Amino acid sequence: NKSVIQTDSEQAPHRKIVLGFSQLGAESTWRIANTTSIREAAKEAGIELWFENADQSQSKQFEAIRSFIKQKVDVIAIAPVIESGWEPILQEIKQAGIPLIILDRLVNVSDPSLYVTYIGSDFYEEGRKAGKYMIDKMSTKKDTIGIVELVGTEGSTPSISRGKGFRDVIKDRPNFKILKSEVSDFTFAQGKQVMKTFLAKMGGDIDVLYSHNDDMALGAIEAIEEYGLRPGKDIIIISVDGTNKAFEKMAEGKINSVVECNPLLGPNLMQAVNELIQGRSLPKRIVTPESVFTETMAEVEVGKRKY
Ligand code: GYE
Repeated sequence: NKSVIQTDSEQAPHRKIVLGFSQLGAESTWRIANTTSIREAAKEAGIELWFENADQSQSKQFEAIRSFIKQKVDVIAIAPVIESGWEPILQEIKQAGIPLIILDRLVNVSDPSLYVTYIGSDFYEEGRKAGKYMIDKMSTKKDTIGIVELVGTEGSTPSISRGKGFRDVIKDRPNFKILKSEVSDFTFAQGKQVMKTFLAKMGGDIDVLYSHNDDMALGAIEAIEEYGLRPGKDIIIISVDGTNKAFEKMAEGKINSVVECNPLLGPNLMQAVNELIQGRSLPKRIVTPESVFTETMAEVEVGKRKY
């Protein structure tokens, strides 16, 4: 049988590229769509995907990465749960000579050569878009505008930057006041719970809810309705992601605006992996193009969403 005496060079082109991917969790609709996109794109590209879900735990991500190193995968990709604490493990990856792609959220490291490229959205811009929409929407209201903010995962890039972009846009407008801002982990359950406490403490003073993602906004809508106020009318709601579920609520007038954040990063990731393996150089930053949607266009857009 000839195949037994195949040399390495004959065999090499037939071996599939192995990509070890450390996904941070399954907290939201965005995340589920992101995982599906990566699985499907890997299949399509003929790349063997080793997938590990870390359930929001950075140390679980470290474990997954160490097992990828041990098993000598060709490329590692990480969607990091928080920004800090990555330098040592990234050094381990570098020492093993395995190229690294950062996906979705960023890592805060002093040496950017520790990863090849970062594929993801411009979260700072998303925060600015949310702030700008709010200023526009509230332009006829001259007195104080009370804002509450549902923050995603503490220390994660989208939470840090969505918070900062939003604040930068309103910083010279003293009538826009953030009454309360609280971490709600990007989940429906926490969004609802935290919104309940906001309402109990300052119900009538809340004019605007800025939610760092759709799941928390959807939870908050339930809390607002249970409290006896009308989401989208008594309280203006601005969210981020652009999931189908949020578009449905926007078509009902219960969410006023959604800033898009595209989770379908699979094809971009697989393209980057292939280019890397072919020895091509990649840009340090690959940004996903995104829009803003408002109630007026919700009905046309709903159902067209891919996530
Ligand atoms: O907005 C949120 C998810 O990192 C961009 O994480 C992602 C965020 C997304 O849980 O829904």
